[in-house]
Amino acid sequence: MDARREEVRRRLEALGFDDVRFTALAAQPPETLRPWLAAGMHGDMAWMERTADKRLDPGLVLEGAKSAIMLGVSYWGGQQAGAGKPVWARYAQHEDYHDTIKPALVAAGKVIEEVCGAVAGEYRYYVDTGPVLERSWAARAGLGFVGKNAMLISRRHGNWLLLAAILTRAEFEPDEPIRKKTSDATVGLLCGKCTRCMDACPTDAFAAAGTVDARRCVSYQTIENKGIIPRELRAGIGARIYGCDVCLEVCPWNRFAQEGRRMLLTVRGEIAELELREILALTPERYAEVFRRTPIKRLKLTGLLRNACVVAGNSGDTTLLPEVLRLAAHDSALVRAHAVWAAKKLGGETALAAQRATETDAAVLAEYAADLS
Ligand code: B12
Ligand code: SF4
Ligand code: SF4
Repeated sequence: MDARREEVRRRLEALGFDDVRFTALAAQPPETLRPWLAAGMHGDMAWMERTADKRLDPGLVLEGAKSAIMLGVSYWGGQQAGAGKPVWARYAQHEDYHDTIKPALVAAGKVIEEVCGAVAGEYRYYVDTGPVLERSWAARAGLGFVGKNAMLISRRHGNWLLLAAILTRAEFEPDEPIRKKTSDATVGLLCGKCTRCMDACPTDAFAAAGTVDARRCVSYQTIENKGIIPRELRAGIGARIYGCDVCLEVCPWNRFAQEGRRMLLTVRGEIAELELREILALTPERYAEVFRRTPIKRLKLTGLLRNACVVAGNSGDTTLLPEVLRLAAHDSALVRAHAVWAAKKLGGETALAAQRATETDAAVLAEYAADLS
């Protein structure tokens, strides 16, 4: 038993991390990332390609790195209210986790300094944005297994763990990954014959078990894509205004999820209560106030209005037409393009005619011209 490892684990759990597991670092097999990039499945996330070498080799992130401490923060808070309202990814119904987890990572670094006699340059921590293949390392550390939905699934927390990583030059005895006598699969290890997540995906985004083609994923389209959402994916977005949890929600492993302590998260339950009508009418001031400190603020108001137009077009609610028509004359061509689509979906072709005469932007004109069948 590595006493130093157990002391670090205990102290990091006390800081608010719901799971703390250790693994030894080595280069990752290129198959974990290269084929995905080569197939262009990262879409416009060029930063994934730029940092690929580092993602595959932690030694390029921190020279001499020996161990990764993989950390899980559960955000499971039970079933949600908000039926009939726009649907937000669960993680987004909190203040931005990058900001709220970071202070605990700073404190975790101090623990490593104290327990291992390390100095600041001998470890690095990341939550989401670093060049680290977080799910793969988390699986190696035994935090959970990688499901066919590509998620790191924990036996204790289901699909509802946010991940963070500390790379360090300190050596720890590694924790055991989950293994199965009958299988050495890396993806779908505890899925058996189940394919619920892949079957439920509203945009058919799974290129294979455990492989998401981001270009088809609602999460990518509503959060990462800064431009036009492809027309053929809009219907599948349904009422999902920001992110997507469908392949997480349907997973039977959630049955075992314990409610998270959420010591490192700040719940913003009011977001799920917002009416679509209210969102379509947001002013910049109100947007800044409502989404202050949430991840949604990074989308900018125009991105959110774009998504809201898609949700409005899918809603079939013709009483939204006045708000949508107003957005068809918005300053932003991005918003106008999606508002034109939504207005047509809601039967507003005639009302759009006058606005079309004044339109000059090519993308918006293409929306006017497009066949909606
Ligand atoms: C880019 C990215 C996205 C993209 C692409 C998603 C994707 N599947 O790759 C988009 C925008 C679509 C996205 C969506 C979401 N994301 Co995201 N995303 C990331 C990010 C920044 C990088 C992921 C990455 O490297 N992708 C490339 C693929 C190839 O790698 P991967 O899926 O991570 O890992 C796979 C391979 O390593 C493979 N693998 C492992 N071992 C081996 C071995 C062999 C031999 C082989 C062949 C393969 C293999 O299996 C792994 C799982 O698919 C990570 C943070 C990070 N730094 O890791 C967060 C991260 C993966 N996202 C996260 C979340 C929460 C989400 C969403 C749920 C958000 C939402 N509600 O809308 C969705 C879920 C979509 C899904 N089912 O994957 C969490 C996942 C937590 C968890 N428990 O798994 C992360 C870890 C962020 C965090 N720090 O918490 N995301
Ligand atoms: S997050 Fe949604 S769109 Fe993306 S793969 Fe999962 S179910 Fe499909
Ligand atoms: S829904 Fe089924 S196939 Fe998908 S990750 Fe969960 S157990 Fe695996």
